[in-house]
Amino acid sequence: MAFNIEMIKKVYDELKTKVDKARELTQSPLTLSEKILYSHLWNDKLNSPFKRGEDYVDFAPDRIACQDATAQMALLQFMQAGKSKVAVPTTVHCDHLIQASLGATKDLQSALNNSNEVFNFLESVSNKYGIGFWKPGAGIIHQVVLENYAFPGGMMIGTDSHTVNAGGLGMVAIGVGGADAVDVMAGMPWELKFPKLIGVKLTGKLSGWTAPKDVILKVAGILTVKGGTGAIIEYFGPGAKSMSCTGKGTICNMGAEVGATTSTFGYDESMERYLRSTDRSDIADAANEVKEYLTADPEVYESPEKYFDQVIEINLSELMPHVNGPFSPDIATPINEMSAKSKENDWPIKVEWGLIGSCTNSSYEDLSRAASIAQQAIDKNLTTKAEFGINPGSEQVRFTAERDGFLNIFENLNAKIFTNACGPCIGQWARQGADLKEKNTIVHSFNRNFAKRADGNPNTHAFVASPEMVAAIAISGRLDFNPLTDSLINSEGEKVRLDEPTGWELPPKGFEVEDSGYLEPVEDGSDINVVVDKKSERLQLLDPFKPWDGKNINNARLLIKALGKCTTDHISMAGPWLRYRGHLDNISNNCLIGAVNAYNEKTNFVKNHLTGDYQGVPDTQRDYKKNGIDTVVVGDHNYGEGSSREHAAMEPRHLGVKVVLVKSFARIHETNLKKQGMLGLTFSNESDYDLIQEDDLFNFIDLESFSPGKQISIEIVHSDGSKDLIKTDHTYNNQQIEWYKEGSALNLIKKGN
Ligand code: MIC
Ligand code: SF4
Repeated sequence: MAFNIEMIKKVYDELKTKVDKARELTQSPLTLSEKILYSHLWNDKLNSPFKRGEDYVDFAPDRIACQDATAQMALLQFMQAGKSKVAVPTTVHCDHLIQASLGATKDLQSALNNSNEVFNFLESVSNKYGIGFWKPGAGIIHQVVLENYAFPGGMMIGTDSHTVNAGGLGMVAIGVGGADAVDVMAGMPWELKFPKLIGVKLTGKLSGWTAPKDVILKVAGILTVKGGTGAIIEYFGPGAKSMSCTGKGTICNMGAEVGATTSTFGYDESMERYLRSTDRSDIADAANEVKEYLTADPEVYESPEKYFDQVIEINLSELMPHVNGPFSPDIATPINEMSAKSKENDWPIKVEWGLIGSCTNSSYEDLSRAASIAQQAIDKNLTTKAEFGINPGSEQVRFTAERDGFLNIFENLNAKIFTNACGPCIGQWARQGADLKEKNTIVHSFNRNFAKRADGNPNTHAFVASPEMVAAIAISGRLDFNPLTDSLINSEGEKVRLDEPTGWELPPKGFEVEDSGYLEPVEDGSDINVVVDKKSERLQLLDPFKPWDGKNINNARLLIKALGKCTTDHISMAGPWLRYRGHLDNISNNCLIGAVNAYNEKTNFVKNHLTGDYQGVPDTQRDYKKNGIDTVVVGDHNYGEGSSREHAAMEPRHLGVKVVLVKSFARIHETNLKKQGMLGLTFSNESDYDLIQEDDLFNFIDLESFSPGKQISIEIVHSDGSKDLIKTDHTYNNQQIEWYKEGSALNLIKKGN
């Protein structure tokens, strides 16, 4: 039986009335995305439809999921909100804080030894406030959510950008910062700008070496890392129906990499099969009753250009396997072009590691298809040229895959089977030799491949591909290996070819698990005492941020002008720093240390105007704070791309940065800045970015009249005394300006607003 089946039935009971009303209001057939959005309004008394990309709307999500690395900050904030229980079903998943090193059993034990304090904190807070707790080793949040909590037509938010994975089961599932989750946990609405809609029509059918992953790798090439910003991507067409539910999850998952708010698919038989096989026939039966409400109206898919803001069409029958990278997930290369492109760009051809796993691609189907390639290597006497690492998505997947002999196949190739956790995907990888910083290539089935992400080495070229392609490439040891045309030489000196992968959408003998790793919270947690040791280096209770003094900012200094890509991994690195995710002051020591200084192209090396010396970013900023000097951070396009981690907003706030001024923001990061009472502005004229000099002073002219839709002017005083007056834009609405005034959104909740 499914978790929270009563809540799900209630959603379905009300769906018809709500959707019919929305159809009347909009006077138009509805996309699936609109059906879900309109059926989850906080207040459904409406006179006119929402304007896409413009109106801020209050929603009432059905559930929340948090992972260990972000839950710490989310729950530290929730603890301040003064509530006794979470208002909607919520779960916490321990998956990020487990390093991949020696193999699952030993690694899990050492994570328990190292992060016991944090796991205990999360477990006791969860127990106290009625939150379901998934222990370390239970699996990666998004696989566990897909297997247990996602349901067609539902809306959820999660403190991780890949929450969108649940779109594979027909949800609108959105990644948010912890402060957003706290709103919903505290029984308040959750605000989002009504998204635009991108329709992706999938014709044809996947076959041979092409996998669902290649659909999103192709879409990433088309849309780039910011092409989906502010939009929901809705997939449809015969190609969509022919794909497995977990395959759909893969596609939705990586929608985060094009900046999409989320992605989704209409309810179909693959979802029904998945629900039944994961022991949720009750949801499948209930969904079947309201089927037509769990997909778009037929007119929409017949003439998509009338109803979507943008339509992309992909013929799956013609789609080539792709390998995307390095350093950005949108550099898309069909495998038949890799040989030329890798030479042109001087990417190392030799592949050192093939990694299979992450929330994107760690389903039973993924492992089975990759295993079919691994088995061929054994049968055809091939020796694997690269090393293999596997992270199953959940204990249920691992247990079942082991029972069915897949894990054994990988082990026969000397693969390391790591814990059911994020592992190398988030830099939790003790890769030998990474400190030598050699230029090298790895291939993985993950979603992100930003510099330093997997192993901390800036010269590791990480490429993203489907699990089956990762397996083939790792066996061949070559980045440009095209299994469709190329052969390999085996240990007998014979030329052999790899046959097309085969696999199982779902386990023929059903899923099985002995201990799923779930802990149900007690009914009444009021007696539970959550203790945070004052001396802890891992956890720190939060001090409220100070309210705005209502004045203009004057004589502010430039802390750093970041050059080029500045993702949340650059602003608040993960890997070893995950350790401090519950301790704001300690984690602030990584603030912007990965951002490239535009004036010397170095990282963590900025001018301290108090001394004239060049220093690390956090130290310089602490110095400014101590001396009461306000500072500004300047950035390029899509600033804050990637993760939902609100540390990337809280750290500069904690250290006293006043303004982040960029060409454009990634959605979650912009909201995180607003929530934490920071001023996030964009250049009205993008080229004004070039005007900013290292020694400039910033004087705000009209911040005192901060109001929605009104530009903010800043006088830039250069060191030679010359001045430029620039205009900046912002997207703060009245409520968000209140957060700014109060110092943070949480301060406002505490006041009872
Ligand atoms: C990631 O993939 O970058 C993470 C780690 O899962 C993040 C969350 C985090 O920083 O903890 C995400 O995607 O939101
Ligand atoms: Fe974990 Fe990687 Fe997925 Fe983030 S992208 S949730 S780190 S597996």
